[in-house]
Amino acid sequence: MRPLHRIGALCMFAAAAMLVVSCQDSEQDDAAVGGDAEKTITVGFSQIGAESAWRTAETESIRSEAANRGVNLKFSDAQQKQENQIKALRAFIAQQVDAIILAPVVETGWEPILREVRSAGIPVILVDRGVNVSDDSLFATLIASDFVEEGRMAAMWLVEKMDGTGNVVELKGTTGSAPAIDREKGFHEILDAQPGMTIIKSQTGEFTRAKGKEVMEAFLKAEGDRIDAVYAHNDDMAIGAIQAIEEAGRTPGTDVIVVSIDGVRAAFEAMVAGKLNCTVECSPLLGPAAFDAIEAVLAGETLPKNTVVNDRIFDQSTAEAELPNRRY
Ligand code: GZL
Repeated sequence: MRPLHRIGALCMFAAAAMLVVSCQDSEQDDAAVGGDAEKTITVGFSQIGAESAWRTAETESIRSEAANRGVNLKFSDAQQKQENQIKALRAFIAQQVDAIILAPVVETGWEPILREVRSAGIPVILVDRGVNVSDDSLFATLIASDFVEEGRMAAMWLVEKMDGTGNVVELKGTTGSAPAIDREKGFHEILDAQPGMTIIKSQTGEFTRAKGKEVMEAFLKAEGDRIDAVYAHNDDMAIGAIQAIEEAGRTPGTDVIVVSIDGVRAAFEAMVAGKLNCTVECSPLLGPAAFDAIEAVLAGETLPKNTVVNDRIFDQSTAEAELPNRRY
């Protein structure tokens, strides 16, 4: 992975020329402006869907920042399907948007469409998930957390909590997505070095509460009391798993240790209730950084390829004090 730059690098974008623009709804085009009105920029945002509280918080962050900056935002919800994202990018090209924000549902399959976008001269800002391409000039920058490190942080916390012994089941995110691949990689890197801990089951819960609960029910049916802990790639699946654990007559947070990632409000509430043990924050509040990057690119600046969002870890010892501070 390329040398990572801290989010502070985004501060340089603040020096970018400010664009004073009028405010428009995502579905409307700008009314014709005449005279000396400042240019209104139009940005296409291809969002994955609404599978989790984290995802809806990210959407809100980008929509509200567009409104704050008077950007005409064209929003597309792909319902978890890459082909819908590809269609949306083609539509943005046809609409001659000034820039594109893309949250890519999976890592692969982007090269052809990103070449079409580049040929149209439209810069692409990747948010929250990366892509596998042979030519990284196909996107201006990626603004995301370090998912491998998130997996390591979750694992190191769990190893300490369990004194290096116990059986773990893993609820993975969307198959083929950068967070699922890298959160698995980081977690297994640490656990593989612990002879007393074994990952006895690992399956995708698609980042949703419903699927997370369904898969945890199957794990409990198959493994029962052998399960000492759950590692969920996001809080929504962890909350679904907590429901399954309770319905199986066990006590989440004590009988079965639960650790996850995202840091959404419901996770803090679950930690205060003693049902979730730990969550690794992964901020979805990427709107300001995304539009700073767009302004910098449109002002002719070259951006660092990776801008890493810093993550913190919280557990039941810190959840109550932090809960009032949560912004998503
Ligand atoms: C992480 C993001 C993941 C979240 C999930 O950047 O892509 O997708 O962890 C969300 O909650 O569904």
